[in-house]
Amino acid sequence: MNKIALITGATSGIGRATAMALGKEGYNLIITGRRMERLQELKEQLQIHCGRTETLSLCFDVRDRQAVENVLNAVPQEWQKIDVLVNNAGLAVGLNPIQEGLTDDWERMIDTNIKGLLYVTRVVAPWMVARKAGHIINICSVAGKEVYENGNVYCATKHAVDALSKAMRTDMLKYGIKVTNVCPGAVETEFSLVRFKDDAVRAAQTYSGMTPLTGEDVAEVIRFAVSLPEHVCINDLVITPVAQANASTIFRKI
Ligand code: NDP
Ligand code: 8X3
Repeated sequence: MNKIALITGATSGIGRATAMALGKEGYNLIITGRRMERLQELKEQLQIHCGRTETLSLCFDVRDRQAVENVLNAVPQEWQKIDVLVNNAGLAVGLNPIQEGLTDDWERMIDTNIKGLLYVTRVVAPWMVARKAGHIINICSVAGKEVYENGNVYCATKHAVDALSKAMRTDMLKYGIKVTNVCPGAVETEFSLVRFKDDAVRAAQTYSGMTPLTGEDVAEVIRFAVSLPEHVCINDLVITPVAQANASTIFRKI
């Protein structure tokens, strides 16, 4: 029987690439996101490229606690045996000094990156505990390790993810559940387009003069982490492009 992975935010970027990578490994996939047409398109691609894979698409907003609980609890029992949960759905909105930040942007980031991750985990973790098995991958960031100029609230949400990864690992240690905190640097996805509110020129500047990571690069790391023997857990992993030393130091060939 195929293993099962649930990936939040599978409609784009790291989440989509992870779905493809795990699909190719023979996982059955629960893919989630708010854009139904993207979920449908991914399901079709998975059918083409990963013949053995079955896919369940769930369309919901991770910020909506009631929706998260209703949709996930309605998943058929055979799909509740989740081996891998990838808490990936997340975003940055805005890049302003704290005194000029927009509170609506702050709330979107806090509600998605922290509360959304918690809502999903609160439903899935008890299923893992009951089976005394499972692997939670939290997509954190270099922003969860360091603070950079104008990153303030986004960095704070990712510091929270970093702390929650440690907390989850500690609390569920006795049930043999693995928790891996994945901290990427610059990955070229829709991330910057979202951060800069569809300003494509500003988004492109994020990656100018350097070779950023791709969603596939991060997915490959996740695929490796979940393929290790049962007794081995990668707890914490920072991955950057070669041109990036830390959250705020990038070498650009102009
Ligand atoms: P993308 O914007 O390409 O993908 C983000 C995904 O999150 C989409 O599938 C989106 O789906 C989903 N999502 C966002 N908000 C919600 C919501 N409220 N409810 C449900 N799903 C939601 O960005 P990335 O792939 O780059 O980002 C994935 C994760 O990686 C994020 O947590 C991000 O913080 C983190 N990260 C990204 C880095 C980068 O440089 N790109 C570096 C380090 C970490 P939909 O819109 O369909 O709901
Ligand atoms: C995304 C990477 O450096 O833009 O988490 O915060 S960064």
